[in-house]
Amino acid sequence: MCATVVATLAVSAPANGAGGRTEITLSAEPGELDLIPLPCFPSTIQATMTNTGPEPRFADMTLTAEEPLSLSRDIFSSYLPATNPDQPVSATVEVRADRDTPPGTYDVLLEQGRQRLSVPVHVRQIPPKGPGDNLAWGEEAFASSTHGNFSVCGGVDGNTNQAQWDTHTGWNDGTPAVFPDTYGVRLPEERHVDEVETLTLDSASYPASRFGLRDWDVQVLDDGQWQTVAEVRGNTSGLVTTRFEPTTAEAVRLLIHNSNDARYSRVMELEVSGG
Ligand SMILES: [Ca+2]
Repeated sequence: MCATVVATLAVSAPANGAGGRTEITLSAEPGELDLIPLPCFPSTIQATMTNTGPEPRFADMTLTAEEPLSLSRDIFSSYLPATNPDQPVSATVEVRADRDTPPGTYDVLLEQGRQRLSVPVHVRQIPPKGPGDNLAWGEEAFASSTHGNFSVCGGVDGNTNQAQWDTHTGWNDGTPAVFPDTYGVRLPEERHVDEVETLTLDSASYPASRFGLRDWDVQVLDDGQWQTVAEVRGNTSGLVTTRFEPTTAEAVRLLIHNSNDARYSRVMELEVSGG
């Protein structure tokens, strides 16, 4: 599944009168990918061009996706130096699909000159979310601000691996020493909820007691109004489970009043469930 597909074709145009042939290879990593069509689960492709010829080149890669997939860019233009060893030049391309996309395989096509490279995207069925399941998983996250090293989706991506904080997952606000911050998730439809699990940063080097969330309110959006259903104060733990009277919710958020370093709000994962 993670194999790299490399297509190599000689480009026939002579390079700057040098009489040689300039070759550009296309590659994609991964060579095919799985996509769960939820708002916070875009998949990414690293699209790469490499000049294997003797002359530097400018090249344009065009990217097209089979309907109903969409891409974050449709062209990748770059200068390709003729260095030895060959120097790959890459761009990250996000692949998205609406939640009603029928499961199946759709192609993303990379083209440069006469070269074509097809990347199959396997759109999967969205797992059903019943009683007790995490309703926040992969859904549309939102925040008052987000630090540049993080994605707003990092707190609903299902990844709770503390070792991957700041590299693959987690949400960190972008307004140091300014509170409150908010972090939440919009549910695709109104649901009954009665439990929120808040995982904050908590590792050997960065314990929750020094770097985690300290004071926050759990709020639900019901009939267009934010209502506080639980309050947490003086927390020093990496995982806080709050239970409350079952209520309908269109969205759930944390209204964060302070953290243990009084600097940043850090959410490893926000989980929401109901009966
Ligand atoms: Ca996470």
